[in-house]
Amino acid sequence: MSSKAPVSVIGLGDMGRALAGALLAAGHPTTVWNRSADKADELVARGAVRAASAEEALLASPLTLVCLLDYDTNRAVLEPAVGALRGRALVNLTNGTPDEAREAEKWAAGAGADYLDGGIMAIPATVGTPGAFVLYSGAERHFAAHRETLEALGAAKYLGADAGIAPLYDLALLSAMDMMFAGFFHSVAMATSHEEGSAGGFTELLVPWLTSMTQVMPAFAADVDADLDADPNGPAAGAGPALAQGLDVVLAGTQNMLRAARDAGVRADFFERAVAELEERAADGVTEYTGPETVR
Ligand code: FVH
Repeated sequence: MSSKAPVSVIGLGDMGRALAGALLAAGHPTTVWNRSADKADELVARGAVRAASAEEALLASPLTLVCLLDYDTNRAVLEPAVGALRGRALVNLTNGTPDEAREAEKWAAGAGADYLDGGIMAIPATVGTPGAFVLYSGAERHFAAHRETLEALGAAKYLGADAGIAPLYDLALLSAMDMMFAGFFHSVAMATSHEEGSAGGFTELLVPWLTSMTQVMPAFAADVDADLDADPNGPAAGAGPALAQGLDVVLAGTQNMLRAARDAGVRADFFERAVAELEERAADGVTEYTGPETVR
């Protein structure tokens, strides 16, 4: 018999299977349920118990993790089993917005369940490995009660009592990743427009360049925080000494990026908008660049 806390997992898509696999690997008695029951086969072969319904999964453990397509699916799956939530804990790891998380917390409280919302900063292959971390928010006592179990999925980072803060930070981190990859593909398209360019050769330059640029972020962040301290309702994006440059220099450089993209036959809408904004600022008599206006 395991000394580890029993856990149920509802939703065995790519991510749910990885979550259940990490719990099994850490020695937790694990009960699983999925609409398409065959997705549990491999987990059952590794020792998981297959529940016949979502209700049976909820009843099997004091803690259930749910990881489905979206919050509407969560509700559609959990609502018919709502009676089984009373006195149990639900950790939602389905991706959604802060308001959806707050609404789900209210719904769970109405059902008599403790609720935490989570944002998984991992892909299925890295769940339970040292680089993985998961953001959580909701009542701190619920986090404290299940922290040890949650650590099996990746480092458990508690962000605060508002259930919406974990999804907010999750989506902010995913937004940064999406924009970074959009930048990656844009820059690779430019570099490979040259007859001697290769994506691999270019990436050998790009990775150290971007890595060195991430080192500047804490200084930008300090400027943003100083702005927020001075005016909590004011603009919080970028303005400050760490980023300050002459607007004319930034405009000329951005026009070059736009022209070079066009010359290379690469889509340039982002730089068209950026140049238009900078030209507007210059026309208004602004002389100092204090950050991208696209943010707010
Ligand atoms: N995969 C990833 O890298 C990311 C990492 C960050 C977090 N996301 C979020 O995790 C949620 C699930 O994502 P997933 O990758 O597991 O997605 P799928 O493999 O497509 O599995 C979807 C599960 O949802 C079930 N499902 C869909 N519709 C229904 C429904 N109407 N009724 C009941 N269940 C439904 C589906 O069941 P089935 O199709 O296997 O029967 C899967 O269990 C998601 O929020 C990501 O954003 C993953």
